[in-house]
Amino acid sequence: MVGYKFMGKAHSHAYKDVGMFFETNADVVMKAICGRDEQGVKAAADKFGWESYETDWRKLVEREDIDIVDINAPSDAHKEITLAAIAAGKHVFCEKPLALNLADGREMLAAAEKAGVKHAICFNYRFLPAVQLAKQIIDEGRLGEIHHYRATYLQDWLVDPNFPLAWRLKKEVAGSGAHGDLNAHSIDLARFLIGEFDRVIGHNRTFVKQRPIPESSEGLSGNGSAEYGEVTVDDATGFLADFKNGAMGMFIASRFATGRKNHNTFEIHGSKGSIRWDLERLNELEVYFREDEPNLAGFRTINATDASHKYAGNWWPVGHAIGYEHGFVHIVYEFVKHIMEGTPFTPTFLDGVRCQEVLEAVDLSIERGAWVSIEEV
Ligand code: SOE
Repeated sequence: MVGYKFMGKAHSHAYKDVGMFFETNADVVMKAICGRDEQGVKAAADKFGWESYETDWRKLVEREDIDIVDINAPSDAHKEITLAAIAAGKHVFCEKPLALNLADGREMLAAAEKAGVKHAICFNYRFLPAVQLAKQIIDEGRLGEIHHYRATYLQDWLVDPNFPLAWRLKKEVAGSGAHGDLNAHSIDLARFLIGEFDRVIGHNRTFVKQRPIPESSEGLSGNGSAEYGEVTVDDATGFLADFKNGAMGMFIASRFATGRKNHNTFEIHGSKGSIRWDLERLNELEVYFREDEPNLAGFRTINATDASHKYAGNWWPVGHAIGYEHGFVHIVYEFVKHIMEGTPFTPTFLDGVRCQEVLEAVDLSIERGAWVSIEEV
């Protein structure tokens, strides 16, 4: 694994738990974790349960005792490490967004396909039981023809103008701001649930343009110094979309949504019914079906915790809720199973590229002030 901060912890937890709750036909052994700061990575190795650590990812990807390389370092590191890991014959599990830009993402996909290694992008939210249920309801046609898709991904950790200029606020390291970090998830969920985008038009803002250079920063917190630097990414990006199936879409990602901490939602309206999901109540799916008798019709909440729900039965008895971290366990389980048994697996780098196409089409539409077709990018 390359990276040991917020995502490094979430992924480590997944590798640690997967064998205890799921049958993968593999011994998942946490061989080595890598980071540039020796003290930091050593502490992470001990705490997260890795057998060893490296400070140079080049050494890590060459190691003979490693089959999968997991990359959760900042986005600017994804391409180089992925290409080296693929060249060394490793399977790759990469965090989102796949790359800094579409061209890099396409290069990563082509390299993985050519080498015949397995590849995955960590769109973890697909793997929550209530989201799987949403997919099943749509695939079974229970919502009928889809008319509307609305997604929000709202956080508020940047509303404080003194929050430091962390790596997520620098274009050369992160690729983009709320757009690539948060809309990437919403775009992926929309593709997963209702299908491909046709065209988009967006707008964005950087509300605070200068921020203190960090003295320290980790995850979504940090301390600033007295010196200031420029924010080079969006604080918020919203866009409208037309889908290939005729549905209309609205998306908003913001790190300035005061009071909203991790408000990842979708609401979908079809000719026969509607569904609504919110990460902050992640075991629940709200459903409305027009076929219900008029005097009983209304939104009701399904609690996706019993064994009839995908993945839920591997955990606890009905009603014992699971959380954010479990989505990572489920995606790791599917990826390892796929490697062992060759069973179908998504999301791959292709999904990473498709997502990046939509992200870039939105950026282009903002530049032009006009709709942009996905085929154009
Ligand atoms: C930070 O905005 C972040 O951790 C994202 O990078 C994740 O992908 C998202 O799931 C939660 O918020």
